[in-house]
Formats: sequence, structure tokens, C-alpha cells
Amino acid sequence: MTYFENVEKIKYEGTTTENPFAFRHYNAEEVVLGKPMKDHLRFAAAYWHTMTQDGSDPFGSAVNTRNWFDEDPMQTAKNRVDAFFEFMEKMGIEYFCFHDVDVAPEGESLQEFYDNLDVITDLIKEKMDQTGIKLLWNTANMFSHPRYNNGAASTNNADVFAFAAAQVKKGLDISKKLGGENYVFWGGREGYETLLNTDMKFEQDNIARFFKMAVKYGEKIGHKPQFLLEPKPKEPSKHQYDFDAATTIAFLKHYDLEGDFKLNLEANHATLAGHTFEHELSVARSYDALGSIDANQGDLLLGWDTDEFPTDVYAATLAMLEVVRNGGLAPGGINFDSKVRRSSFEMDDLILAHIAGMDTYARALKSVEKLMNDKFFDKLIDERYETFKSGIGQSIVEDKEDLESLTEHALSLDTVELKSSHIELVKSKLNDYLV
Ligand code: XUL
Ligand code: CO
Repeated sequence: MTYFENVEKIKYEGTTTENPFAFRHYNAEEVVLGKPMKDHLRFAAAYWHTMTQDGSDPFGSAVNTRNWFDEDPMQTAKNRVDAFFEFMEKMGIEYFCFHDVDVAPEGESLQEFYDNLDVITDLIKEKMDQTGIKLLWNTANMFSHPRYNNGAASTNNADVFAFAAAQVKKGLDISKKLGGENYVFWGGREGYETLLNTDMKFEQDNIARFFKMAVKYGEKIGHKPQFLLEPKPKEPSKHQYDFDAATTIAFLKHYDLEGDFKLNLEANHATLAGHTFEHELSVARSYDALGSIDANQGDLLLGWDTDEFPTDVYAATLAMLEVVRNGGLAPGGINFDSKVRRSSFEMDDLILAHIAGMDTYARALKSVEKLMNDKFFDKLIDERYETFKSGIGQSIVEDKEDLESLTEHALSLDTVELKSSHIELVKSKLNDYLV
């Protein structure tokens, strides 16, 4: 059965095409900055947004037209696998990501959930072998089930902690079976509502314990995906422990976990934390912790996570600049943690939305190529710190100075020569490179 019947494989047709079902910028094999676009971008489709979300919101019920529903939930789950791989093949997307609960019904018990997962992940594996499509990451949904209302690894209930451990154990078994390149933890309910009932230190210790168990189990079964933590400051919890990149890196360093974990950074989570996406990427890059990206965009006029498909070329360019400066993302990639708007309810909207996101990131990559080749900003940064390249500055950088010697230097100066940063020129210059 064909699910996306209106569309054939999406092709690159360039900017002059009037065909909405074509890429205008994303040309998988085109070499940019020394390698094919697809290797820079490593796009992934998200099971939860593409296959599972139904368009409902707190004010209205499901609206999405989807043709994979069957009365039997297991049959629906099987149909979704077929539809998802057809979708990815048509899009030319080579990676995917999923939560355990996205792919298989949870049933009445943990054992039934495991059994359902076995059947569906066998099907997924078959499809992977047939198509060559790979698993970027999987994760355990430890935030939707009522048992997790006080958190998973940060719960106040030891049995709930055990349930969470069982989900992650199964997730790692599945990751091994499917050759997952990364494994993600997003702690939606690892946080608190009020400190009046919370022992923050105890909860953080338990989260670290939990992560160490995951690393140890991976070693035991001989499967070591890159582990990733995904920061988000709030929603659904009022305060989430992995608030932003800096907070999460401090946690990893404090608990000696930085050797095993990197970050999966999401654009809309950055803005919820009061940062730009490029800020978060840059913080992670400075600590060698940039692992992967969840590509989307928020709406700065709204205070929640809207997970829109990225269409803002300016923001995507600044993000791709960080990715390129990082030397790429592999084994990470760019996962579209993005959902179609409630009013985009047709099946074709899934295709059009991914084209929009992929074209936006391709444009960003091409802009970064122009910018890197021209070296305007590299030169500017280089010159901005020139006083540290010789004399007293060089001596500071070589750790040869102290407060006393620097006081002596300062006392010997009559005046300091300052240069304008020409901020307006610098910021407007970026517009010259946008493709
Ligand atoms: C929620 C979010 C999640 C994670 C995976 O805001 O981003 O979908 O990416 O659990
Ligand atoms: Co995400």
C-alpha cells in the first residue's frame, strides 16, 4: 500500500521551479565546503511529529487527516512503520528518531509493551535493511505516563525510578538491535513545581546515578551510542534541571559524566531559556559538547514550545555557522523536532513542511559557505583580539603575568587606545551573505 500517493520522490529543481513538491536549495550530493550537503546536514525525521501527532491542542480535538489508522492499535503501529519509511524515502531523509511510545502501543503491562516493541522494531529493522535508512537516536518517553507525574530519574518514588530504568534498558537493547548512533535523554519532568517539597541535591544525585546505570548497561551489552542530554528550561515542568547548555554541562562535569555525554540542542528550547540558538550551540562547542541538533523554531511572541518547522534563514545561518565551526555534527545530525500547524492538516503538509525545513537549512549552509570563503568575520574576530598577540597581551595569554606585574604595567600607561566595534556594520554585513 502507498500512503503518500500524491507525491513521487522529491527532487532538487532549483530556485526557478514553480513545483511546490521540489527542493529549491537542498541538493543532497552538491558539494559545499568540501563535502556533500547531505553529509553536513544529516537530516532526520521525528516519528512523534510525523507519524503520531494528531493536531489536537488544549482547545480542540484531533484534526489531522492520516490514512494509517486501523481499529487494531498494533495494526496502526505496523502501518505507521510502512508509511514512515515511504515518507523518508520520498523525502531523501536518511535518518530518523523516535520515543519508545511513538512506535508501539504500551498495552496493559510493561511486559506487553516490551512484546509490542519487539514486533514493531523487528519491522523497523527490516525496513532499515531494505532502504539503508539509519537510526540517529531513540529515547524513552518518561514524561507522558501518569506514573511520571513527579519525574522519572528525579522521582520521589523508587518503584517509578525502577520503571524508568526498565524503559531505558529496553531502549538501549533496541538501540543495539537497530545500530542507533546516539541515545537521547530529555527530562521533561526532571524538575520541580516548588522547592518547598523538593530535595534538589537528592534528585540530581539520583539523575546522575540513573545516567551511570545507562552507560554501564551500554558497556555490558557492547553497544556504545553517543549519549545526549537535551536541555529545556521549562514545559511541562515549571523548572527543569537541564535548563540550558551551560547548566547541563555543569551537571555533567560535577558528576564526572562529560566523557560519555554530549548535548542535543533544540532551537525552541534555547529561546525558552532566553538565549538564541547560536548562543546555546556556541556554549556547547566551547566545551566540546555539541552532539546533535533538534531543528525547529519558536515564536518569540509566545511563551511556549511551538516546535515550528524552521523557515527563518537568518537564524538557521547563525546556527549552521556554529555547526560548521564545530567540524560538523556526526555522529549527531539535524532532527526535525518540528510539527505542522493545526491548520496544516493534510498528509501533503508533512512533505511540504519538511521541504521548507530542509531548504531553509540548505540555504543556511550555502550562506555559511560564502561567509567562510570570504573570511570577513574570521578576520574581524582575529583583529578584535590583536592586543593579545604581542607585548603585554601575549604575555597574559602565556600565563606569565600576575596582578602585581599588571598593576606596574597599568601605572606606566598614560592612556588606553580604544577602537569602535562598529556593531551596526558588523550585524548588517551578515545580510550580504544570505542566500
Ligand atoms: C520536547 C522535546 C522532545 C525531545 C525528545 O520539547 O524536544 O521531543 O526531543 O524527548
Ligand atoms: Co527535542
